[in-house]
Amino acid sequence: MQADLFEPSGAPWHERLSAGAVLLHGFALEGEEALLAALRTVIAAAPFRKMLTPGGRPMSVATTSCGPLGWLSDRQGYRYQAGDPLRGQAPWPPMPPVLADLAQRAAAAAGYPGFSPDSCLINRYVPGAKMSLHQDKDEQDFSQPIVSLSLGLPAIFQFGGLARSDPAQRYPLLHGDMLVWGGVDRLRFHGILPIREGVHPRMGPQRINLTFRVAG
Ligand code: MD3
Ligand code: FE
Repeated sequence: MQADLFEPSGAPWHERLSAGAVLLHGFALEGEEALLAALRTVIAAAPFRKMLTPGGRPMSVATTSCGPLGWLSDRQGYRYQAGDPLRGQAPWPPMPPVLADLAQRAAAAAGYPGFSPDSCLINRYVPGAKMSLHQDKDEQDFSQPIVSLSLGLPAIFQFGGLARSDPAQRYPLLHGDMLVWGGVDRLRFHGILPIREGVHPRMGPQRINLTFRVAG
């Protein structure tokens, strides 16, 4: 599909990347204010922190979570957990309905109706932060898709194959873009190249990415 030349932002339009992956350009721009307010509420309750990799090095992204299960990384490995270790194992903040609804609508638009996430992982990138090629395989059920929402500074994501050595395609992800991937693409290697210096008019000098998952 091609963007409408007379639609100021060129959004929204849907780009199929692969059999199971769809990039929904600008999907989150409508209702942006409500979603940013919800995001602020979550971050105020469960602040960003830098997790350690299993090897003991701090990740370049800072993370937090909302919903019944939060994602953790430490010397013991990667896992989902109901309690936040930074706050004495208190439950993660609830997933705001405006975010859960947005994820469900994006999944449906990409061909995955009935998506009901129990986890939302929130990654914050400052310029220079990156995420190396990896697979998302800490979830129980790979038949469930993952939905991501990009906010703030642009990123270039790498869309690889099922083997780490497979060539990766590169796509820009902009503020308000949503990406849905499932089916045959669920276990593809993927990553984010180092974020370039910049200041986003709405989000400041950072990129925030939310990934909605059925983890448990
Ligand atoms: C999955 N986050 O949290 S999401 C992660 O932008 C993660 O913070 C990245 O990878 C971020 O685990 C990327 C978007 C994405 C893009 C392409 C994929 C996820 C993908 C291709 C296959 C599988
Ligand atoms: Fe990932």
